Amino acid sequence: MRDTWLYLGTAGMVAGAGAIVATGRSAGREHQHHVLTSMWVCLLAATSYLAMSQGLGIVEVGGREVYFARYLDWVITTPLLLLGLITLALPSITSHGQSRDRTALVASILGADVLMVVTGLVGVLASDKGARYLFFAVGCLFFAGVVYALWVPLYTAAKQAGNRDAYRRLTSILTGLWCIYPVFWLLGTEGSGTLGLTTEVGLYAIVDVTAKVGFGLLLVSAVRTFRHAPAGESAPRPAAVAA
Ligand code: RET
Repeated sequence: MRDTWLYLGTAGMVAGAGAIVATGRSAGREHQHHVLTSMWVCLLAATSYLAMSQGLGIVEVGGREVYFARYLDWVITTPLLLLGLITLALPSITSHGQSRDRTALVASILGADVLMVVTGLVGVLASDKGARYLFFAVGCLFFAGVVYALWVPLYTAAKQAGNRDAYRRLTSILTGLWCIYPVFWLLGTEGSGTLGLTTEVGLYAIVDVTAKVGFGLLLVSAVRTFRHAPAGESAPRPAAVAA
């Protein structure tokens, strides 16, 4: 049954990549980066699911089976998912100064996100329960940082860029779906063990497909009707030009 879920996950991701490309065909050229990124996110996850279905990317730690391949998937795909929202919120770069300003914000969001997944991975690989929960707690702090950045500086930027509604809708969905992961961690074999391993694998497959395929389809559909702020329209004028 566990393998069936993993095969379903693989098939769902491959089918999702195809659906995203098909939906994105009618999006403008300037939005094709969303289509491509969403497609690669699904294909990366499909590879991880296929590996796990073959018994790869799984290790036994203290009598528990740890499916660590999913963390390798997340460490690459969660930054790519966040990039979709980041590019939705931030207007096009028109000057060297603007690009430097935004690098700090983008690097901080992606850095916190990568550390969230890495600390989660370190935690699941620990056989000591105390160490597991310690790394889980640190991961939650990084997650809180990501959520803060999405809802405060990026939300403000999205409003200025005139994309408030699309940004808010997608960010609400992403935040809601992502909050499920630490709950699964706590209830699953890594935490309290309330969920059996097969249930855990099945539930992750459902949420993963929703968070990647469902989110990707919504993003690609949203940008089809999306108004892009003309370059620099809402961004502060760089000092060198303003002077
Ligand atoms: C961990 C444990 C450490 C604390 C937190 C976690 C959050 C993980 C998240 C994963 C999202 C994955 C997605 C996959 C898509 O297929 C690492 C479980 C907060 C939010 C979106």
